[in-house]
Amino acid sequence: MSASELAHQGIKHTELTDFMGAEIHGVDLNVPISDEDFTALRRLLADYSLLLLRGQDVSPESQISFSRRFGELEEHVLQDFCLDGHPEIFVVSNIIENGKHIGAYGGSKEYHSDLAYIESPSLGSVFYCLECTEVGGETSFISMYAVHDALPKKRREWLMQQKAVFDYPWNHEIRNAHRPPLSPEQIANTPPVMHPCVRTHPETGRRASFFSPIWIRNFEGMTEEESQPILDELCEFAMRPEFTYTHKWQPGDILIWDNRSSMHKANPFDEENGRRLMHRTTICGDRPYLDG
Ligand SMILES: O=C(O)CCC(=O)C(=O)O
Ligand SMILES: [Fe+2]
Repeated sequence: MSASELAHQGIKHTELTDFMGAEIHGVDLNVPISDEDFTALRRLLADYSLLLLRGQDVSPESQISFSRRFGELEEHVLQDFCLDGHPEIFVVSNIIENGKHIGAYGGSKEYHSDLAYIESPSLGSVFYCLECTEVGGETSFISMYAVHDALPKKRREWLMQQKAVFDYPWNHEIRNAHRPPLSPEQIANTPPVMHPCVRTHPETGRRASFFSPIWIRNFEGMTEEESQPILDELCEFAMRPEFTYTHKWQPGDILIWDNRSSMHKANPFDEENGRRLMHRTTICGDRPYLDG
């Protein structure tokens, strides 16, 4: 059954762009969703990579129980930034309370797919906006289905043969020097992992590019020096406007993104004077693979 046939079972949607994203209408996440509607929602996510629900007012409990319908939830390696009493909610915020940052701050300004640096990266994330600024602080997305389809044939075929080393501690050291250093335990929990650079989406069967400007240290069998210029070229291609959607937030917006077929990044805002507060739940995923 196609996504739009399923959608007629009760979930209404409109497309955000012609290559990714669908806005879902008439769903209140505080009200339990039927299995049928949830199946439709899940299929829309797999097809469109990004779902938008506006005007939501959800408690941490509702966000967690809705997110759990997609699968088990992750508890982030940076435990300091999880919501008190709700380790499944990762707080993304610039807000300081009692002299302490309440959430992850100043990061994620480069494209990535969440938890791509672990063996079984996240399936998707549910991101709820509680506070945002009038200007800046948008989140931008890239459709990695669209990137895969549009890459020059030679590069696409080359990439399908590649695996890459994703290395979280290496990246933390070079890019997140503003955050506390990782503890020996956090380092031990995130050893480098190897993933295919093109992956088959397990629900749609479509192929999507799988690389990111952060965390990839090198391609298999290549040095960092050989790998980084190719990665730069790939990322420059992926960041073309024709694959990119930028979401301007309003409080009450929820975006659900599929980490298996998209990348995202935060855009800058006035972190000194503005307040931005987001709650993320992160759904566990499977090991990336490429078939065929
Ligand atoms: O703050 C944002 O807009 C995105 C943050 C992010 O990358 C994440 O929470 O996964
Ligand atoms: Fe992210």
